[in-house]
Amino acid sequence: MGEKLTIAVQKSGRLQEDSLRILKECGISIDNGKDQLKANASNFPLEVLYLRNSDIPQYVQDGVADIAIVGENVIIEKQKELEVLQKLGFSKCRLAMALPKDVEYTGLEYFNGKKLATSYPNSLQQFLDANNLDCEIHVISGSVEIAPNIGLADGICDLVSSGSTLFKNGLVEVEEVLVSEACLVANKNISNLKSAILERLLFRMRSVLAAKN
Ligand code: PRT
Repeated sequence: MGEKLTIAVQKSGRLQEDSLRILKECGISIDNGKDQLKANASNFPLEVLYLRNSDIPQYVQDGVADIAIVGENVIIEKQKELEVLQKLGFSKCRLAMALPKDVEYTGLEYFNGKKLATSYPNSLQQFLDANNLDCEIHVISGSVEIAPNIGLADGICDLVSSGSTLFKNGLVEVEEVLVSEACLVANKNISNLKSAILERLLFRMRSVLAAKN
């Protein structure tokens, strides 16, 4: 059996559909049982692993998967040494700081001494350090937007796309921490044989993206 490249894509969630769509647009057919966690392409030397987006950076760094389609924000948060090969133009969002709408926001120094809820503590800490701010970070894994309403935090740092979740929770975005979109990433030490397959895949992917612009 010849060499295969292993790609990780999100098992279920916001990235999954577009990730599989772009592979399909590259002319790759994946033999898929719906609940399978592993599948093979029938017409390209590619194996697909379905994993959680938040676990993907570790799997690629460890070489369990050679490449992956993953949210850029997760790579930054997990602080993994991966090569970002190509931004893919979907799942665009920003990590932003937000405050209750009745707060009179005076600028970044407002945050000094405040308590912030987030699921992205490393990204937030980097931003705070870069701006010489000292805050208390309270890590929660979901429903971050509710934290100020229940007295858990003064403000939040979370992903925003349309802004409707912030609005519904009486919050206003005041600072952008980083922007993110889905991207194709790779382990930094893949073999020459696998690199050759990756070049073919990347060529197709870039052609698909160019045709969209
Ligand atoms: O479980 P798994 O680890 O696989 O996935 P996940 O926990 O990372 O969650 P998932 O599937 O929700 O998100 C996958 C990726 O999609 C994220 O890591 C981002 O790169 C990207 N993405 C794009 C978003 C959003 N937009 C987004 N709006 N991820 C989350 N949100 C959430 C946000 O946290 C907030 O609660 O949507 C809400 C805000 O949306 P708006 O439209 O109301 O602003």
